[in-house]
Amino acid sequence: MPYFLHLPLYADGDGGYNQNMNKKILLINPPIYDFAAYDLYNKPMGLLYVASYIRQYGYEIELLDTLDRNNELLLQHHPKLKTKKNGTGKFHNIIVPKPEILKHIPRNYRRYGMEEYLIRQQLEKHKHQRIGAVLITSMMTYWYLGVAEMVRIVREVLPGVPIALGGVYATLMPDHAMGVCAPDIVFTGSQLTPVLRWLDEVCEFDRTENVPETKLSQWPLPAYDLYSKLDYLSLITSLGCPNHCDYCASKKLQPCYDELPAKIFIEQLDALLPLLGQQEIYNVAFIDDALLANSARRIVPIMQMIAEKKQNLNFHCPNGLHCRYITEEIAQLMYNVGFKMIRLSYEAAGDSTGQKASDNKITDAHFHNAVSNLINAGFQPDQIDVYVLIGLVDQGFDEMKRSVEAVHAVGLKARLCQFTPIPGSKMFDSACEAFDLPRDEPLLHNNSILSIRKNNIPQQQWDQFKDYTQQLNNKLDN
Ligand code: B12
Repeated sequence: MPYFLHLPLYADGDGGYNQNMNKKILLINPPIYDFAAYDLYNKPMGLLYVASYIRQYGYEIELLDTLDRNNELLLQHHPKLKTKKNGTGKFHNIIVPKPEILKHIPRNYRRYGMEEYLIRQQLEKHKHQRIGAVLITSMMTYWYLGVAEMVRIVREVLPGVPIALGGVYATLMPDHAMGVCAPDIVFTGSQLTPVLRWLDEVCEFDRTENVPETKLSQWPLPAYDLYSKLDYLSLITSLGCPNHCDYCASKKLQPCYDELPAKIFIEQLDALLPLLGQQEIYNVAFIDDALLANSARRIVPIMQMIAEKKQNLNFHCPNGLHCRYITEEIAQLMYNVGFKMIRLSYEAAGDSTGQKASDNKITDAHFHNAVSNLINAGFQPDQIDVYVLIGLVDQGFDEMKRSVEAVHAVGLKARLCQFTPIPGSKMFDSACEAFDLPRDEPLLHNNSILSIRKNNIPQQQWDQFKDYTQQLNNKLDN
C-alpha cells in the first residue's frame, strides 16, 4: 500500500471536505531549453512533494511531466531513447533557434522534452473536466523559457484555469518569473502550506481544520506513483545544506536545513521501491545538497539498515559529496550497500580562491583521505569523478590547472564545473559586476556558456585549459 495512504488526513470516504470543490489539480514539469541536458536522475522532486501534500488534504492530482522519457504519448510518436543500466539516458530533444541574446554562442540550442503538439494533446483531454488549478514547477533559472512556454500553452488550452508557479527559478527570481512567465501567482520558498491555502481559495473550498506548517519528516512520500514507468528513484534524506558556500543559493531556497530521521527514510524507501516494478537492479539516486552531513545520525544508520535487507540496490550520487565526511567506515558501508556513481566535491586545490568560496569545507588532506578510503573500500577509480570549480571571479588559470592536476595525481578524472552567478547567492552581485553580466537575464547565467568570464581572458585560453583537462582524463583511460 502506498505510504501516503497511512496518513490520517488523506481519507475522505464519507464525503467530508471534498464536497463541491473543483478538486482536480494538474501538476506540470515543463520542458527545458538549453545547450545540453541529460536525464541524470532528473525528477521534479519538489513538485512530487507538493502533489502528495495537497493530495493528503483531499485534492485529486494529475501529473504532466514533459521530461518523462517513459511518457506513453511521447513513446507513441517517438522511439524510446536508450536507458543505461544505471537508469539515466538522453531526453527526447529537437534543435531550436537560439534566442537573440545567445546568438553568438557557436553551439546548437535545444528543446528537451515532449513537443508542444503532444503537450497540447495531453492537455486537451482535461478541457471538459473541472480543473481547479495548474501548478508548474521550475528548476534552473536559465531554463525559464520552458516555464514561460508552459504557462502560455496552459492559458491557450485551458483558459481561465488559475496557474501557480514554484520551485528553484520561482524562488530565486520571483519578479522575473511573474513579469516574463506571467502565471497568476508565484510561490517562493520551501513551505507547502501557502499553496494549499491558495488552492482552497481558488477552488472555493472552505476548510475548517487547522493546517499546520510541516517539516520534511512530516511530508508524505513524493508522489512517484503518478508515473506509469520508472527507471530509477531520486530521493532526498535532507532539505537544504548546513554549509555556507558563497556561490550557492541553497540558503535562499531552504533557509532552514532539515533532515529525515534514518528510520523514516528507510520506511519511505521500502514503500517506493515496488513502484520500480520488476527490475534486475533497482537504481536509486540521492540528490541531497549535503548527503553525508551529520552522518552518524543519518546516512550511517540508513546504510546499516539497507545492508541488513540485502536488496538488489544500486545507489548513485550525481551531486558532489563532501570529502571530509568520507571516513573509512562510511566508504566501506557505501561500497557494501551498492553505491556506484560517486562524485566528489573537491572544488579547488588547497589555499585557493575556490576553497574560500566553498566555505573552506575541503582541504587537500580531506580530499586525499576520502579518495584512499574509497579505493581501499573497493571502489574502482572509474566510479569516482571529481568536481572542480572553475571560472570564479579572481581565479587564475594557475589555480584551475593546479586543481585539475591534483585530481589527476590521485588517478581520478576531473569534471569541470563552470562557475555561474546564481541569484540569491552571496557572490551574485559582485560576480555579475565583474563579468559585466545583466542581473535580470538568466539566459546568460548558464553554465554551458563561456561568456561568463572576464573579457580580458581570451576564449582560446579557455579552450586550451579544457583540452588540457580532457587530455589528463584521457590518459586515465589508457
Ligand atoms: C539535485 C540538484 C541537481 C541535480 C539535478 C537532478 C534532479 N533531480 O533534478 C544535478 C546533480 C544533476 C544538478 C546539476 C546542476 N546543478 Co543543481 N541542484 C540540485 C539541488 C541540490 C537540489 C534540487 C532539489 O531537487 N531539491 C529538493 C526539492 C524537494 O526542492 P525544490 O525542487 O526546490 O522544491 C521545493 C520548493 O521549491 C517547492 N516547489 C517546487 N516546485 C513547486 C511548484 C509549485 C507550484 C509550488 C507552489 C512549490 C514548488 O516545493 C518543494 C518543497 O519545498 C539544488 C540546490 C537546492 N538546494 O535546491 C541545486 C541547484 C538547483 N543546482 C544548481 C546548479 C548551479 C547546477 C549545475 C549548473 C552545477 C554545475 N556547475 O554543473 C548543474 C546543471 C545541470 C544541468 N544543466 O542540468 C543551482 C541553480 C543554478 C541556477 N542558476 O538556477 C542550485 C540552486 C544549487 C546552487 N549552486 O545554488 N543539480
